[in-house]
Amino acid sequence: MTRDITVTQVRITPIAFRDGPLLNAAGIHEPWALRAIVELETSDGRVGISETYGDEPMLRVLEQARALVIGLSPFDLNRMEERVRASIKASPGAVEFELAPGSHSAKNAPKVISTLEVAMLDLQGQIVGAPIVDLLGGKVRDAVPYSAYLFFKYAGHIDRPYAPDAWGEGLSAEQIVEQARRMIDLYGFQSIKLKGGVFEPAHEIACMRALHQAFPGMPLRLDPNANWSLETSIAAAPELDELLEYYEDPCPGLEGMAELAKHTRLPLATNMVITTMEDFRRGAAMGSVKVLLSDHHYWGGLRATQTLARMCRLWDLGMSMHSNSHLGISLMAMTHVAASIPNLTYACDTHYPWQEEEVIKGGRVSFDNGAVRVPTTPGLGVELDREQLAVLHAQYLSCGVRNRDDLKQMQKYEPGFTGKNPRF
Ligand code: GKR
Ligand code: MG
Repeated sequence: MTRDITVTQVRITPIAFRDGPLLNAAGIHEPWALRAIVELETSDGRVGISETYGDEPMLRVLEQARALVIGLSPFDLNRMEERVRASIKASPGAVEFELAPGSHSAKNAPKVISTLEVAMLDLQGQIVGAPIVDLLGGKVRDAVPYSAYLFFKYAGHIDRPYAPDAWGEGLSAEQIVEQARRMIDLYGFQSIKLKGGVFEPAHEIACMRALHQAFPGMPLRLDPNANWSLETSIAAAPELDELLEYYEDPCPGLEGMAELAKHTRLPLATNMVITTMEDFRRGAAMGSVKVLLSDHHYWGGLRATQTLARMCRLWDLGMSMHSNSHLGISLMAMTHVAASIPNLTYACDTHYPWQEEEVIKGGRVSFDNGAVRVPTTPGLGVELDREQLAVLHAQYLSCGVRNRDDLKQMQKYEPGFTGKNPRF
């Protein structure tokens, strides 16, 4: 009986991988990005895998979750969720990073549920011989489209812990167009997002204009991560009107976005002001945000993402996906769930092109015309490469980073940098 199979062991391995000197509203990425790889081993010797945040508070709650899943059948998703909700709470005083909703400790329970759910679904798929997408109701598309995610960047990290990446500097409009061209040549993306909130809005708008000229007809997005004031966002809107498919989180707060919505025809998108069901209720009542960027890592998993998609359909909201620095296990989980969502109205975000290392067998996931093929093999469709896991874990042990801190990193370049938000 498949229900006799139970989880007998949980392995949590923090890893660190190289990440570029990417600029954002909070500062700049550190040379090492952290993740945690979670493995659930069963009584019949199978291993289900998952990838999530690797900062210290997250590692602590994952440790707490260990006992909650041992003894459960991989099919007991509801019981797992009940147990996690009953015992995993917010961590008082935890380090939080405003730009990355996944670092908010109030989301500890959904983050843990998501981590365990992906590994349990991987196991379910292996047991019944079906890809995860089939357990989610089956695919409505064979491949999931992603967008080219551009960043302003320096050529190399100030600390120089390894040789600079191959992308070079990305500060001027010409360099941003060049970055887009390279990313599209390599991956075939068919839409472009620029991470903004870094330079004066006039420069970022000029970059969008240059992208529009270089790639006529290509859907474009700009995401200043709430680093523009409401006034700046209103003033910029007419200039962006003809350029963008959506205007992502230009100014802070649901109220700010609601006021901005009165001044622009552009659909407003967010992964910052709606990150919980409570926000969803308030946001729906205000009617300001038109596109929701979901993220299974903090919304509570793949099934919760499907629920969110249904809510978006009901409230007539567009849907896409948010991303932070991640590797292939997360990319495949995103791909399975996105393939099951009929109303995925926009290509998903992914930081994946910025990562060079991998933790799965076969190395880097490939993109075809900007899309990832939905696996047809059982479970997630990818397996852990144990040698690589050991290498990335050793990097974690030696790199010294334990919590993401883009502000502190930026102060190495500009000691006076305050990270004040909104800055423009
Ligand atoms: O990694 O620099 C970054 C991004 O700014 C990230 O922290 C955001 O969470 O990509 C994200 C976004 O779309 O807001
Ligand atoms: Mg965003």
